[in-house]
Amino acid sequence: MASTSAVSTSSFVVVANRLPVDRVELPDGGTDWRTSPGGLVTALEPVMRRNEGAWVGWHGAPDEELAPFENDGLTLVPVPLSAGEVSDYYEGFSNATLWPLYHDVVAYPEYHREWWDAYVQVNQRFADAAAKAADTDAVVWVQDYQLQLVPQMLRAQRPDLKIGFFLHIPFPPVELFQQLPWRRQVLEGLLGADLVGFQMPGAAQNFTRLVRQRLGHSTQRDRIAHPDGRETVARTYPISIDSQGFADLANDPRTVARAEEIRKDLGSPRKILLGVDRLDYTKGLRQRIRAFGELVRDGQVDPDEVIFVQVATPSRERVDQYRRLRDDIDRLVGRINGEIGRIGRPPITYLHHSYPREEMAALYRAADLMIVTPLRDGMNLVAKEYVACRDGDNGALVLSEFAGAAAQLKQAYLVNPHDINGMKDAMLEALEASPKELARRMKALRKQVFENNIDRWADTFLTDLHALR
Ligand code: GDG
Repeated sequence: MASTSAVSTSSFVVVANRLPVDRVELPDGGTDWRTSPGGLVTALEPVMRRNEGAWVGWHGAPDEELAPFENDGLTLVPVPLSAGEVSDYYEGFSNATLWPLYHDVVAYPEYHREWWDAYVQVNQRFADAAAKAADTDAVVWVQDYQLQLVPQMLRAQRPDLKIGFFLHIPFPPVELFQQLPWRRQVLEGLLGADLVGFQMPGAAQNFTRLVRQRLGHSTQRDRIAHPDGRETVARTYPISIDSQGFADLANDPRTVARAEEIRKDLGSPRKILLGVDRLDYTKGLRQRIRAFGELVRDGQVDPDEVIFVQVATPSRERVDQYRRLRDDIDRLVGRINGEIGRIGRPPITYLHHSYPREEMAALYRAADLMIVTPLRDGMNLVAKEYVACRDGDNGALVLSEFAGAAAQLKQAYLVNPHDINGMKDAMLEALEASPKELARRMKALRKQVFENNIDRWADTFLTDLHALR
């Protein structure tokens, strides 16, 4: 139940583009808030409860101002966005400038001055809201690429705070970052933090190199010295999932039954391949669908025995590049399924839809081979979720070298998604591997995913942040 309350200040504040809740309609026509079960919420919930924490973020509806409220024991501080800001700050600067630039320019980044102005204005609003929500000496943890200016804006108002920042996506190499007309402002924005966390060591190194080269700060390993004597530390914290939570869900008798039902509905094939992604051009969907299509076309895979299920969750549908991608994938899947030219089940089951977590767990459980082939990805949680949902040491993971997860999930079948033949070979190798070989790999992967879970990620970051200054 949500209730409105007077704002009090908190000793732990999370700042993220979105609040961790969705508005739901009730049967009586009213509305309520439901916690959206993401990994970040799961990890931070205990910390939030221990510290009477507050979460500052947009509530998801444009042109609506809401007072701070409590939901499920958490204090939520909504930040309003106008429809124009959603379009310029969120869809524009965040998702059509920064997103492609930070993912190695796999799509062309657009630079528009009015988008930048909206980004500055909205970042300032988030910083103001966080400054109001934080107690003296509080810890404030700012999340992700939409809010890179918040650390500096917050520090300007509240030098007493301990400020952490975590970037969930890659941080690009110097040569690409330099394209950004506002490169200096973004670096300075991030440097407002005491601790800046990245998914990969390469990302942290890109950042420190840029700070040295462009701003002239002196750096020593992961430490950046400011002219005023302050220090910012740039370190790596590979994010993870609530591994046990996923395992429990996958082993729930209802999930087990649903997984069996899915297999049956697909015609009880010998092997099921699965892809689960937001429909995003960074995820390498074209490449993997082409690779599978060629395997079927050339008779290396028998579509009576092997089925590929691709879930592509609708995403950012108002951004041009995403609309075009959707049409491309529709056409590609249609062509491959059409070419097979036989009556019966299509080799690719393509689902442009989003599903509840329970259904995702059942799909993971039903799949013999998980195909995760991003061209670039900060981490990729889907790869870890699949591993956590295995029933014992079976199944196989085909994973792109360009996902942050590849640095930890080394026993996956690692592929270069640009190399279609290489991907085909890896898929065939995994499809034909002996149970012993699969078990050897999966055992190691499971050990990794269960030892390094989301709690460990959050604890390590926050312990480091507390220890600084
Ligand atoms: C960014 C970075 C980094 C997907 N479809 C459905 C659904 N999902 C869930 C998955 C997974 C999450 O969404 C996707 O996470 P990924 O990590 O794979 O990718 P991004 O969305 O691009 O996330 C990424 C991550 O942030 C965390 O730092 O790893 O690199 O790009 O949890 O399960 N969940 C449900 N229905 C769906 O249809 N319930």
